[in-house]
Amino acid sequence: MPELDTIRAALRAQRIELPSWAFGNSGTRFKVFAQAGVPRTPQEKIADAAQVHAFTGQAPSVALHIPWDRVDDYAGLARHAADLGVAIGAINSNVFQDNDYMLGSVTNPDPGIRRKALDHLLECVDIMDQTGSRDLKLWFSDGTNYPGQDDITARQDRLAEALRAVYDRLGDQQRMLLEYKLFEPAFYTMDVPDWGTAYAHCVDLGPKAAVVVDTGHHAPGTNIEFIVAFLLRKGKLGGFDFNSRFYADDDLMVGAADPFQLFRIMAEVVRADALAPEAGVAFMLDQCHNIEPKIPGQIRSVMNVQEATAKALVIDREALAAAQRAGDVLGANGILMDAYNTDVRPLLAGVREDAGLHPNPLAAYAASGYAERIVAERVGGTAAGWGA
Ligand code: AFD
Ligand code: MN
Repeated sequence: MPELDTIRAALRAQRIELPSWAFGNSGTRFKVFAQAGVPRTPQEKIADAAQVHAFTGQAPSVALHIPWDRVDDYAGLARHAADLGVAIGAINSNVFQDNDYMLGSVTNPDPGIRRKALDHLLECVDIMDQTGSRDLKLWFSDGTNYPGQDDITARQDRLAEALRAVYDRLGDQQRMLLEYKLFEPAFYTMDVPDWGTAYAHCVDLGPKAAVVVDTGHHAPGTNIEFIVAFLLRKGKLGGFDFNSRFYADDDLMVGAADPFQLFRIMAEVVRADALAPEAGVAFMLDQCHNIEPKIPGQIRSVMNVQEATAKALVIDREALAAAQRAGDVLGANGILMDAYNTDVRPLLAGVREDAGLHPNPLAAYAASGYAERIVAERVGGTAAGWGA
């Protein structure tokens, strides 16, 4: 097992990116339960994200979603974020809510609609130039609902053409991260349904293209850590959209439904030495807090990722490798389970105290009075939401 100081340093260096949209109202197609104190502007979303970072010390960047976070001055928004101690992270495109996109965006049979979608993606890269963002995150709701509706192969050709145009627009320090999703909102085919499709397109595109693994975007029972290990080995894991699911793309707090799976995922990240920020894997949250308060929901999510990471770091790798080489099935499994069953909360509390933070971020946030303040101050205006 690595030295405790090494583990502490790795935990202290961990960076988890927050989604701006998780601070706004969200819900399901049945109901959005609006919450008091919800941000009305991108500036207020960033202020809330800065609270998560202030109490956890590990969430220094906020991903934006365009047009939900559209402003006139993105450089100014980046300065606002910096004044609050955070940075703007990935820019998420949105080609899934405009009426023109009913039959798809970049894969739409209508070339005029494909052009409109591509122009939005290119606008997102322009925004990256202004915010200093490294990553463009691309998720396409494109797909079909019925056999025969459209040509599966032609849609792949259209997708490849659009991705190539975006790739060629990227700056030297910029990346495009292609996210896949098995189903929803399309139910017969998704044009980027799985990791293989995303990976193949990223390989065709080049070194600035990589895959985003959203932990809610797989068929039930999928071995996600296998996908993670494969993509890491090929240098094509751009990052995660962390969340939890019981049945579908539930977007619940990461680690809340299956902490053992999150641990197994982080164990592959640690094994590949891909935890440090300079390794280039973006640990992003992508979740919606429909019934729980949003800022504490994100603080808990950050803590859950930290706990899974700490458990992955305490794996006795030498003993595990020896047991694996010896074919010691129970021994190897036992070593992994020993790590998973380690209570790492005291270790994390110490890391926080060493960083001058309260050992319990949730308790510290609750005592701060920020929740009460935003309810009192944020009266009027239009609360941010999914915009659906
Ligand atoms: C939706 C999609 C996907 C995407 C996110 C932000 O399912 O996960 O990353 O919106 O655009 O959750
Ligand atoms: Mn996602």
